[in-house]
Parts: sequence; C-alpha cells; structure tokens
Amino acid sequence: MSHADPNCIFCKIAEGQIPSRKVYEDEELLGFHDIRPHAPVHFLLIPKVHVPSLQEVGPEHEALLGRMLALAPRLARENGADNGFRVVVNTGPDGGQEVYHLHVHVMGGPRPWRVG
Ligand code: DGP
Repeated sequence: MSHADPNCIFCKIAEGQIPSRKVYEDEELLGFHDIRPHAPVHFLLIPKVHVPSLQEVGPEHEALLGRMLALAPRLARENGADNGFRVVVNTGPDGGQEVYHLHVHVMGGPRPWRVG
C-alpha cells in the first residue's frame, strides 16, 4: 500500500499542498471541515496513509480505524456538535463514495439537517 497517491486530493490535503480548515492533526490522522457541509458541523477524519476505501482496510489498519472513531466524539464536541452527531463512511460506487481516500464524515449541530 503506497503512503501517498499523487493524484489523490485528500493526500494533497494531508501533505498541505491543498489548504483545509483543520480540526485535528497528529502523525497518523487529519481532521478538516468538509467543503460541502450537510450539517451545521461537518468535518472529515482521514488517515494520512493512502487507503482508498473501507473495502481495502486490513488488519494492519484496525488500530487506525479505532483511533478515528474514538476521536469523533471529542472533536464533535469541540466543534459545536455537543448534542450528538452522525458518523458516515461512504464506501465504493454504490456507497456514494466520491473521494477514494478513506474518510469518516462526522456531522452534527442543531437540526433540521438531512444527509441525502
Ligand atoms: P464522499 O467521498 O462521498 O464520502 O464525500 C467526499 C466529501 O469530501 C464531500 O462531502 C466533499 C468533500 N471534499 C471533496 N473535496 C474536498 C476538498 O478539496 N476539501 C474539503 N475540505 N472537502 C472536500
């Protein structure tokens, strides 16, 4: 598995080649606001390593996935979604995935809002 894909927009964001509004960063993970928010609070959590989707995840990614999910509540709270949130991982063509770099959507904030 390559570390970064030169054609991947989220790899470019992870490497700072494309700007983003960051909510979190460490050695392995990056969180940033979605450019097309579906909710008052809508950010994405990505691994810095290029994994195309949940379909390509293997045992070596289990800790990473655990960290992404475990971070979601804290970051949701810190960004104003303090009354609950939704986590979505669009996967593959039938899952509506547009960007083929694994990402977790975290959406929250006062309703009404709806994910299509
Ligand atoms: P999906 O692959 O369908 O789970 O959705 C990808 C999301 O990524 C979509 O909600 C819009 C967001 N997105 C796409 N390009 C960019 C970008 O360049 N910057 C940011 N911040 N978000 C992006």
